[in-house]
Amino acid sequence: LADRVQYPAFHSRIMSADEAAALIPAGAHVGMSGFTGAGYPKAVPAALAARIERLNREGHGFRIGLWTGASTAPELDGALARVDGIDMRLPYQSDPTCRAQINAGQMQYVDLHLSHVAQYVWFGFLGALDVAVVEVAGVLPDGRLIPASSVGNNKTWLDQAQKIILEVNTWHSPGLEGMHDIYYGTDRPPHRVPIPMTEPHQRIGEPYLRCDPDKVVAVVPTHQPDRNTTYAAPDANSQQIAAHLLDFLQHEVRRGRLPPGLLPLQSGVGNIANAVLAGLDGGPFKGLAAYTEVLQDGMLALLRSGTLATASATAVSLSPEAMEDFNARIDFYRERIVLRPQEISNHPELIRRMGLIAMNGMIEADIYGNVNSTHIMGSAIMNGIGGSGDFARNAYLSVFMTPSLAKGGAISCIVPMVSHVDHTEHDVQILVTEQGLADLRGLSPTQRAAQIIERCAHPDFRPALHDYLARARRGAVGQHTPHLLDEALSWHQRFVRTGSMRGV
Ligand code: 0RQ
Repeated sequence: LADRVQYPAFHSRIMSADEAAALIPAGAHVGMSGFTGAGYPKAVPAALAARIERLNREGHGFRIGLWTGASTAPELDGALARVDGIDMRLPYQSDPTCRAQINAGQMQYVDLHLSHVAQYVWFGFLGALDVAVVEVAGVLPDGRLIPASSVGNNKTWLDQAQKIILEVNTWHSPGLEGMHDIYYGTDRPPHRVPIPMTEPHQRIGEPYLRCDPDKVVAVVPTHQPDRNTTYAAPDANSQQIAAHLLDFLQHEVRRGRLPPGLLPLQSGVGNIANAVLAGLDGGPFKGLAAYTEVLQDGMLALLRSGTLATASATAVSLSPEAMEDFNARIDFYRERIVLRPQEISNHPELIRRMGLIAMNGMIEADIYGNVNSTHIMGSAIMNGIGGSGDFARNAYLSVFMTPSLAKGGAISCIVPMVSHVDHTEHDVQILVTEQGLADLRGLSPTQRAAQIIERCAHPDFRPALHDYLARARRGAVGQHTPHLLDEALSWHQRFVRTGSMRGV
């Protein structure tokens, strides 16, 4: 460990996870590292969960407010949720136990745009941050920190927390050093200045996290891998969605609306996103750039083949096999990958300036192009908005993708009215399902509806959607965005009642 913790004053603060967890008080706001299963603390959350369970058994009612970068892992979110230890969670999560507690009304969940989190803390909107628990790959002789496989909100946690607990995880490759770019030029209004970045791969900061050593109360050694993320081989639907999108991008290049090397790509997480990336490989595009949140297996493959020249993100979330490759060729990847704080990877100013092509998954869209990314039947949270809103509103092109059917065909992902809105029609330009692609740019709501129903809806549901639109055009109070208010959400209601949207 001595070669990973080179700052002498920290040696006396090395302790067990149990001792460190005892320094976290009940009711604390705790900022933990971690972004899509990468770079989260692995030992202190488990020790804290054990402590909470013990104290709660004695009737102490011990819970914390848990803030992170994005989703973490069963050892963090899962462990704390299982002992009923989380009072309030923010921002993005995808843990089954958390999800169940949120949907049972037992855990408060504030679903923020990922680019907003850090600044909300600086603004004081969320209250004081009491403790930071941050995983790092090492500590330099002067006390600066080598970040691990994600940066997320760590810069803000270290800066704002009153107490800091560091987990130094020797499992991370020492070769991560130099891959990060931590920008310290952000400020609060009215003192903000332009962020000096015009290219996705540009480095504008420094490779290390600054940390006031006096605030560090514990240093906990660990040696544990990040959560394993496995990706399914692309299925037929994903491949068709990818094919429609690739045709469209080539069409846009031919029309002169995209340059031959495209524009920087942002890709959401999940199997469809991975399939789109796989589709890009072996295609006509070479030397592309990614400016995104999370690097998945697909992005590494693109870097190796040269389809992608560079990639910027805030986290590396890989399968075990891809992680092996990442560590084995870390010098190759370090030349091509930059990991940044999430307020920079998702910054609206940069997304707008560089003109991103944003491609994200969705749960459902309606005939006018409003998109629901987060809620099932209007009420139950799935994960959260994540970075999709940061990218969709500010991108050059904003694309949302889904298979046209869900739950074995019982659900149409194209509905008369979405049951929850994350991305309004104003932020959605392109919708893609395995059926086809609807290009909504420059279309009025009723023109959009015709495109979406014909191009994206499943043929089983098309007649009912056409019928709804036709009747709305006769019966609505206005003809700009015609709706039948007592019917607009009836498809969801039917699903809740009967288990299927069919039988319209
Ligand atoms: O549930 O597993 O219980 O069957 O939703 O759906 O088809 O596996 O798709 O993994 O791509 O996730 C929007 C959730 C899509 C994701 C969402 C059910 C379906 C399944 C998942 P089951 P799929 P994906 C940057 C971008 C928001 C954050 C974001 C997401 C489950 O993309 O969380 O974009 N996005 N971040 O059965 C009822 C429907 C449904 C439905 C799907 N219409 N009704 N259930 N499902 N459609 C990354 C970050 O921000 C970190």
